[in-house]
Amino acid sequence: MSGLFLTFEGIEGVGKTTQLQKLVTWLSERNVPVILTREPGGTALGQQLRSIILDPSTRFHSKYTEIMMFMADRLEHVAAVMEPAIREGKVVLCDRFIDSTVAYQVGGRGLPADFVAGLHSLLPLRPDFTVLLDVEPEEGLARARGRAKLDRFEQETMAFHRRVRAQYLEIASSEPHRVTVVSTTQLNVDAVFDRILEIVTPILNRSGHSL
Ligand code: Z5A
Repeated sequence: MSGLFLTFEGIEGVGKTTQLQKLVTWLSERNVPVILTREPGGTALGQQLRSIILDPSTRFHSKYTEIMMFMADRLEHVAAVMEPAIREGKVVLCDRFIDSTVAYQVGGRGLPADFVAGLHSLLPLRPDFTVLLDVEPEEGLARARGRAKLDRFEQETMAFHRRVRAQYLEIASSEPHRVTVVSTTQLNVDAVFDRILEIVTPILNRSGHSL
């Protein structure tokens, strides 16, 4: 049985956290060794970086500071949490990973794609499979804004969120073998989860985690 690295991506409020919690419960009930983690914030250092990055009062003076914080979070996370878990044969479920950086920092903020690709070349692993949950930004943000106070990203303009979504869809069309898009528009949580199970069950079976 080999380790497996699955990421969930999408704009805010699309339902990643909700679906990942359902999936980790579903896998644990079937005795699949699994961990659920997230970026930013998958390590103790990452938690500190997360609170700075998301704080609405944070102001970065260089356009590169934000991405360097996401990368520091990711490098620590991969080395301390993900690589060991995958080596132990676990299924690693991660809420956001490199596609978030391409979507938000390239698509949203306009950083050069080759610069971001260069940073990602420092990483020793890539996701085996990615579920891209999709929804119109208006619907996703309405869900996210139903909660507590808005973080630094949720305060961005609708045009920013549209660029992020477009970049995500471009990643999916350029890597169809790795990335599958699941529309959540006007689908309830259970209907989305059924679709996710249809997609990930064969992948888990192929990696030796029979279900
Ligand atoms: N970011 C970046 O710029 N670059 C990077 O490299 C990385 C991240 C790694 C992280 O914040 C921010 O960092 C993020 C991108 C940026 N931007 N923002 N904001 P985060 O981790 O806190 O943000 P998030 O991942 O977007 O979390 P979220 O807002 O909680 O979204 P979600 O996890 O996709 O949604 P959810 O919590 O599961 O659901 C949101 C609400 O919708 C909740 O009340 C649910 O009950 C409800 N929900 C869920 N599914 C449905 C359906 N199907 N129908 C109706 N309602 C639903």
